[in-house]
Amino acid sequence: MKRHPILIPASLLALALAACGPAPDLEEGPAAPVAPAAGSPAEAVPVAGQEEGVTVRDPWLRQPPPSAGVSAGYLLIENPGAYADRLLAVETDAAERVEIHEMDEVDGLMRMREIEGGLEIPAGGEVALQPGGYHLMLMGAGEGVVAGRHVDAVLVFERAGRVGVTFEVRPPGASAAADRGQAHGH
Ligand SMILES: [Cu+2]
Repeated sequence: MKRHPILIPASLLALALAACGPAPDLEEGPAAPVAPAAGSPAEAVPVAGQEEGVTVRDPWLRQPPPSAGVSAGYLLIENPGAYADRLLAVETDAAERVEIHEMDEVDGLMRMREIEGGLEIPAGGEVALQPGGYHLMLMGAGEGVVAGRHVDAVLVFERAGRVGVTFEVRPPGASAAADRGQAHGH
């Protein structure tokens, strides 16, 4: 079955967007995939002994606004390996379903939609899921998604397979920049 843009009633979209956080702030920089940090990934060839798999940093969820039931999830995915990978799905008992979303601007309005075919994590690079950019959308988030709690999930990658992750739930107003410091406290 072909994927199609999600049609969401305006009232629900407003709530969902609230869950996604404020419109991107110039101070937070570009929301696009982060370019590979070093080296020449275009010339990347498999190197014996090079680390495989993916690494996840600073996974967190934003507590949904009251009665919204939609939470946004953020994390940094690093792929030190020599092959591109792809985040295909996210599984958790804490929500009815998890979608992988991207934001784009249409007529001056930020709109989000599900990424078709999963989110590519380039070889030797990383992708940030952060407010205003790529994010996870937990539809039907349960009562366990409350600030201060932790939510277990499994990220399903095309190459790396199933990767367990524990999201820290932060208050509805939490933003990426403000949380950098405390993110490394555990
Ligand atoms: Cu979304």
